[in-house]
Amino acid sequence: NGLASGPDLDVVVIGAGFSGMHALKSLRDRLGLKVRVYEAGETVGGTWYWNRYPGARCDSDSYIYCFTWDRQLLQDWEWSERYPEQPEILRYLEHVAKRHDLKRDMRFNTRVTGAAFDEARDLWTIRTDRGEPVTARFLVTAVGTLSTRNIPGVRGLDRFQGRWYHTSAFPKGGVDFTGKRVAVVGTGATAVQAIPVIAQQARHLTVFQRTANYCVPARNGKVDPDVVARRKAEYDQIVQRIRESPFGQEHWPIEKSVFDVSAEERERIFDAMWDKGGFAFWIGNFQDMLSSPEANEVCADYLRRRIRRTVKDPAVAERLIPRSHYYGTKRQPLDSHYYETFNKENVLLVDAALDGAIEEVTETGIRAGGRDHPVDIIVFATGFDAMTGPLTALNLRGRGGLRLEEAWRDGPHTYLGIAVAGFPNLFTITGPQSPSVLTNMPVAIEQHVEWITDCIAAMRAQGRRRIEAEPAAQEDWGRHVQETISGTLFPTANSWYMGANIPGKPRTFLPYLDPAGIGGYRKRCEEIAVKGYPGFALA
Ligand code: NA7
Repeated sequence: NGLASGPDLDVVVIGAGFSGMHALKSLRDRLGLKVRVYEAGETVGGTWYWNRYPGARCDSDSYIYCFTWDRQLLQDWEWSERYPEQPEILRYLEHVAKRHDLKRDMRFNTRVTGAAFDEARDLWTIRTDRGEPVTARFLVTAVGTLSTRNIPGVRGLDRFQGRWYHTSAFPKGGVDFTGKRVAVVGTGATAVQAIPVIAQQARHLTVFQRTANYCVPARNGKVDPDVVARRKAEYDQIVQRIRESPFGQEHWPIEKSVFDVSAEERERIFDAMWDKGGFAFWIGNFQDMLSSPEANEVCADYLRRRIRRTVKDPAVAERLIPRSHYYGTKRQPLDSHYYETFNKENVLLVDAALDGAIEEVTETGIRAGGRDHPVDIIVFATGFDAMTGPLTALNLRGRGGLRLEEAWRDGPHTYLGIAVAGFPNLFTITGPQSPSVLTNMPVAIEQHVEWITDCIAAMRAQGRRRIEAEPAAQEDWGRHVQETISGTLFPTANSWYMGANIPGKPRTFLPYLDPAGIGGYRKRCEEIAVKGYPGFALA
């Protein structure tokens, strides 16, 4: 009868981006589970559905920024460029959804408004903004790490007579900047992509910079067909390499100090990385770059010289040179004519430190440093409440009604970044304290999905109904996450990695930097599975 019956579903997955799509595929088609995905957007894509700002593209090479579990598709799919634009990635994800018949188990335009764990029945009750609640044995969050947008509480925004947008909420048909005076607020990875494109269209562009960033060239373009063919021929090895790599990319740090080589040789190495483009300079650099201030300074000096060489007006160049953080301690923005854009007549840089910070939005523009900048459109490229924001927004209640936002008041507490004490049968794909944002995301996602699938398979084989991280294991993990970072320069930066971009957010390192990379983290997680899940209580 109804009362004694099991849950409606085996698994509810929240989100239909890369994570949710793979989770559905794996849990449904590998384990034969009854899975349903809820997605707030109107189709698949996640990040690639929402982020439609001009110039939006991925910063990882396309040949590895994709699903590796569909080996045939790796052979068949043709990317048009080294880093494809948002519409192309979305087309790819739509294609995958169709190819694997994913949409039949997805409910779109449906936002999860809360979920509570029922201790008596070992299941989650999930509420949405549409229809009746459903129950599921397991709840898998696939909500992304950069999906809760940060719109600064600038005074006066409500009276602005023009239009304003956050980069992750652009209208579907795009925005026509032709003939308009535009402001971009922010100079992170998103702004660095958007600014050159907007500057080409707009009559005038004013960029409001709070903190300058070190950018390196993306070097986007068509990929040599011979390179494409070679990669396709060795995809198995490539997949193996990125799975075992430090950052899910084909970049490995130089196993030397910056000071182990002569100044001339160093310059040659820097030039080579600069010419290669992408993340080479960031994660393929000398191994002490992110731990030694002196080594870091040598790398930063090279980048400063590059900025001064590119930007014609020395006063503008000085504004574009970072002063307050070590190179590499913030997410590396990739530059496609970013610095050159500031040589254009129609582009003005307003730097918070030297020209004055944004004071307020007026009816007609932005006032900063006592000066009015009239604009028709404001684009907020102001980032996200990273990693924890998307999870604490879900209104999750664990055992005894414990609220996640309460449990994480002083920062996230997790075991392996995938489970939370007090929240049984909850798995967080790319959760805080996992490598996720420090890696090529699909690699991190696939590792989590595979681990979760194996875990649920093992539980079913043993007739288990409940798994929960033990508080002691969680504490050890939290300590380990902070210890591994303490020897690096990361904690010194006011970055979103540190939660420093959101007023009032606890300052703590949000991802996990495994000393042995994503490959090391994968091994660590596999070992725990093989040993029968130490650190988890199973019932
Ligand atoms: P980021 O990297 O968080 O950048 C946001 C930018 O907006 C950054 O320059 C911030 O300055 C600036 N910002 C944030 N709040 C304000 C306020 N209140 N006033 C002025 N300026 C502000 O977000 P992105 O979207 O560029 O990139 C996010 C990730 O998406 C990226 O790292 C990739 O992984 C993909 P700050 O540096 O904090 O002083």
